[in-house]
Amino acid sequence: MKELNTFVYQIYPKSFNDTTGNGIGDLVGVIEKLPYIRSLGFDYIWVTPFYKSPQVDNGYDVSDYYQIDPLFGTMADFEMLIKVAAQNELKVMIDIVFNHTSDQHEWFQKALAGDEYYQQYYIFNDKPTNWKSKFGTDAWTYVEKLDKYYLHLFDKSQPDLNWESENVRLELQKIINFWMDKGVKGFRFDVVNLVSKKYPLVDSVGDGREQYTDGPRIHEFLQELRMKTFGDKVDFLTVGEMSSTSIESCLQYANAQKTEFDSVFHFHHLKVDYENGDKWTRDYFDFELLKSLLKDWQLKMDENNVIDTLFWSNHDQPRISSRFIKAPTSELQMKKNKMLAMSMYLLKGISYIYQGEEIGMENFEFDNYDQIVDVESRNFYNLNPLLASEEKLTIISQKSRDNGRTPMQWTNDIYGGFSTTQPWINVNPNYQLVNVQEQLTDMDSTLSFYKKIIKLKKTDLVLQQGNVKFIDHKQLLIFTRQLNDVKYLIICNYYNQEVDYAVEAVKQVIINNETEINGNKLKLSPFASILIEI
Ligand code: TEU
Repeated sequence: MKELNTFVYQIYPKSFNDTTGNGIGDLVGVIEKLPYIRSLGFDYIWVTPFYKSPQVDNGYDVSDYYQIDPLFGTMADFEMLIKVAAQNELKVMIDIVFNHTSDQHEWFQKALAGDEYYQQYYIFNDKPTNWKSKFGTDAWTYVEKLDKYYLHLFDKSQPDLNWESENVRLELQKIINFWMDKGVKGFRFDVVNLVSKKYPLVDSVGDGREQYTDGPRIHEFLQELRMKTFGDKVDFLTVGEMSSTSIESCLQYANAQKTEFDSVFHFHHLKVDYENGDKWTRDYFDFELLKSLLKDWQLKMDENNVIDTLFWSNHDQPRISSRFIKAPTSELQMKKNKMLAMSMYLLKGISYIYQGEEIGMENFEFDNYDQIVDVESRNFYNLNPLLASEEKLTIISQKSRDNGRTPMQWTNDIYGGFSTTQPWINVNPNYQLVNVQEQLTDMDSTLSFYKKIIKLKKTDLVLQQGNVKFIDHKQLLIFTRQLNDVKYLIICNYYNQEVDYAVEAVKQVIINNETEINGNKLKLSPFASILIEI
């Protein structure tokens, strides 16, 4: 299965590389960095939305699916991106946001103006339900002129589309085909498991999610979408982003017959630092839960011949190098970065690495409300008046989506070489220590290690196809990969404490990040990791 050695590099264009000097990254900036991405060994880039948008949710509020937002460049730039990517042996995957549009989209504007045809494109109701949006506010907004409410599972500027309408579904198919004609080789579908709502729309005992997550017509909608667009196209990769989903649903979304998507993103393993399931909490990490989630998903997906996705970060997540147990020095931080890379990318599946992860970019320390750009984080701050401001800023410094959106740190020049002017969102002040330029020539850097892991996975069949088994341990994440009679053991120390561990035998040491080996006895130093053949 070729997919199992696929590596995708995720680009958030707004924060990647600014070539016009306006403080906002652009498509020409992406083109400029393609040789860098290829040199790390990637096959694909996934570019998050660059469509015309008022940017309330940084482009996930699309006002025209057929146009490039002038902030990012022109259609000619996009065509050039496809061309130069191919010259660099990279394929381009783009983001498709079909659960909702922007309220500035022509369809919604017409609906608001009273056009009944376009009112069917959205979900209008005389009465709201008690659901909460994913961004913490009510999920319905009243339109006085129509004396109706409309549903938005995200910001009020992101009205949900009505997939029950065949006209809507035809419009969406047309959009996909338009981008395929441009030479796109893959799609990532934004929150796509939320598009089939349960009717009638009724109140919920919780926040409403059971009324629209993995909904009644979801598989029918996705199968139709596939058939009318990418179908069985080879050399093509699709991934559906699944919000609050279940393994059972994902086994169907990414089924081996490939009638829906090739693969899915699921997020349970990243919620292990949510105390009592609440994202907006701090200083919490449930290692037992992380291990059991990695195990459950890897095993169930594999048993059913479903391809799993491997990822630690994206533009909605805090930086992985700042999560879990804190590393007190920059040396230990680097060691921890390598350990986390081994824990994830040596598992079985397609790997997605988010810009900046490869150099161990870290969270930003927010000490002032004005530094926050993200709509979800601002809502958290504003909707919790009883929490002290300092506490909220500490939580935001650990959990905000803005942490993943600070500009890419290319060099130790001002603004990290991202731009020549103050960027749209602050640069992490650690750019002088953590940047691509420094790490490219340092063979021990996080960047060099990512390169090494990618190269290894791409050439090693055991790491691609070998079955996965987990071994329980309190402080270590341990798993084996086995193909025929070749068996690897991977051990990762998640803690800032030394641990002893005895193995059956050590046939060959493939990667060793500071583990002392004495016969079959291993001594893992704090945050150490090791890959051996046993
Ligand atoms: O994200 C879906 C999503 O559920 C998260 O944003 C989630 O709400 C948040 O992490 C919870 O803490 C996708 C996009 O990736 C995101 O950027 C968009 O804001 C969102 O959909 C709406 O399009």
